[in-house]
Amino acid sequence: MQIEKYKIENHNESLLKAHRSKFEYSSATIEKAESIVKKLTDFQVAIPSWALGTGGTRFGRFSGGGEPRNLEEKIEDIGLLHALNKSSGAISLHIPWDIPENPSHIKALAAQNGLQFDAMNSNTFQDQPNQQLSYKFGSLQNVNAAVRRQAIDHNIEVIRYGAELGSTSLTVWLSDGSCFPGQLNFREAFQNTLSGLQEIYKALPDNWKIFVEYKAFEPNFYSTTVGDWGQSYLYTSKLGNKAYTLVDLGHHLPNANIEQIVSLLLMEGKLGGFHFNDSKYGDDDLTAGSIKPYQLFLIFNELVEGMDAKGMNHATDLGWMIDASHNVKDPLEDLAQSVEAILIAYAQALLTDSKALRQARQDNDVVKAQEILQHAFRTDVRPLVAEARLRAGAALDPIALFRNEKIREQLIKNRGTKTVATGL
Ligand code: RM4
Ligand code: MN
Ligand code: MN
Repeated sequence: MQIEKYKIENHNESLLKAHRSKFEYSSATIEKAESIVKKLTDFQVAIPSWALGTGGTRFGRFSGGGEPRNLEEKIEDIGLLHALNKSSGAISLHIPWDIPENPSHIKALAAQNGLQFDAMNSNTFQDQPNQQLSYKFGSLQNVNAAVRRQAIDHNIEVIRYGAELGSTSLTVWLSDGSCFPGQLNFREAFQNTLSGLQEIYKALPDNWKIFVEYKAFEPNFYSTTVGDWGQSYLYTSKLGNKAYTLVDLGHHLPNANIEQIVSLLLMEGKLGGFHFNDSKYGDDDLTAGSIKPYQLFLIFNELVEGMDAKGMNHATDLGWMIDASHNVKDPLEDLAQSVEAILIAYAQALLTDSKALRQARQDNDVVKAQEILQHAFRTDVRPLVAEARLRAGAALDPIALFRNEKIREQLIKNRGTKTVATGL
């Protein structure tokens, strides 16, 4: 289904007066308001194809009804979200959950919905029906060369699908590792993984990047073969200049200083992309900004500062994607909340007074430095984010419109209550 333009316009009309007065106040009090609005309009966050259904845990999954039944319906859902916020103009596919059987049709459908194809994701962490060899003891790290071959071939196949759709990057997340001491030779696991990645790297088209995503634990609980940013950096620096590290916010040990990791990876030109989500304990995949919004802001602060230092384009030089999926919310409402939280953190980072911050650091004025950051974090930038949406033709309040138009109810009517989208 699609949401008609006039419905968005009527919705905006009803909220316009209140919005105008808030925006006027913001423009009068925030020096860079205009340039921030412009940057917000350009900033797009890709949506993963596996986040349109309710996520499960190992204990169960509670489908919400109206979940997309195939790739076409997933594209439709992201198209809807993008129509509501004009900030979700890309989709990231997971193979084999979402094989584009007819690439030109899928490409056309995405274009109709204003969507581009973001990074392709391979999957060697599950066994598929009819798969010859099992990944139970790992994929690229496996002691059996035939299993490694199968995993390499799968990744090359994913690149091929992506090339047909116009994607330009491959994200490799491996669940490889071990559950018990003694199970693996760490060095051999690393070497096997590296040579597998090298073969995959060779299959990348010229304009492609490969993102090596790390994760501290789960499903392996003793060691993980790409377990942290240092290990990912080792792989990517050995691979070459098309290889980058991908940071998923939920993939660190508790209390890790992610903003520092981001800053150093950027400094080394090895930060490739982001998976946004939030967590309290582990890879919880909760809505971005729902648990630790200050951390999200501090990360954006390093991103903006580090990208500016290198003259990078905020919107296009890194891959921005949500990677969240959980048990309880309507997935589309949840994604709308995540995108909003990301844009808020980005806008706050943009208004940080970097010159004053540099001076405070120079003076070792710790109090001042904290004041500067917290001033930015405590500034209400929601009117700027809403204004960017308004100018782009999106809804002033996407969730309110989604609810008023009873979009989920319509999706349930069209698709049924018992549909289950492919994914986790
Ligand atoms: C992993 C990791 C990957 C994602 C899968 C579904 O924990 O975050 O990026 O593709 O989950
Ligand atoms: Mn991820
Ligand atoms: Mn994850």
